[in-house]
Amino acid sequence: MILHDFLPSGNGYKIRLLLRFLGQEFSLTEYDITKGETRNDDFLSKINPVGRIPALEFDDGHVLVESNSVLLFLADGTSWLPTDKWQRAAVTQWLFFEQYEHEPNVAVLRAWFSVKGMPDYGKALLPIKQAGAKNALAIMESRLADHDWLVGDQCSIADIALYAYTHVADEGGIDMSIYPGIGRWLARFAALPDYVPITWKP
Ligand SMILES: N[C@@H](CCC(=O)N[C@@H](CS)C(=O)NCC(=O)O)C(=O)O
Repeated sequence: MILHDFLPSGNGYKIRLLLRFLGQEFSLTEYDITKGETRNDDFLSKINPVGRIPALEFDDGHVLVESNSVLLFLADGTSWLPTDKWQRAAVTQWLFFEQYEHEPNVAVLRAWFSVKGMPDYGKALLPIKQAGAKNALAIMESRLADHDWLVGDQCSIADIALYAYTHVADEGGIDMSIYPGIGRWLARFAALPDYVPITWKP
């Protein structure tokens, strides 16, 4: 298996984390997205027509993109995805929340402040992104104030998906000290066996 990735990417980190937790071996092909390395014809035709990492290339030639869809595929049949129908639905609810409410705000602020730099249009959008990030984090806080994990009573791919960018949200200029439930959850997650930091590669 080859993971096409860019190490600072939280979306890529989700997959690196789950593969590590599952004890699955894989190799990494790295791209510098700040230099447009996923936007050439070769990458677009062979890996992802959308021009983005992460992409997981299987030994049989299948290539799966969209980080949360890769998480669902890999977690199927493991303890990282509950078998109970309603709990599975709750996991997918958090995965969609992550992609629509959280990542476009929390991850984009981090990309602007700490990874790619602020684009010309960024300044005008800044208050909207900051309000969106606060809203998403407040929703997480309301769950995590009195629960250990996002779904049920064990860590699932919902936690992996939301951990990836929440644990580096401060790099986007967000004050995380006002979310104590999230703070406890981040520490709980980082104490999991086989946990690795975002810079880890196999
Ligand atoms: N919805 C996608 C988003 C992937 C994404 O935004 N990838 C970024 C890095 S985190 C990327 O490759 N950007 C390079 C580009 O757009 O040129 C996912 O969850 O995998």
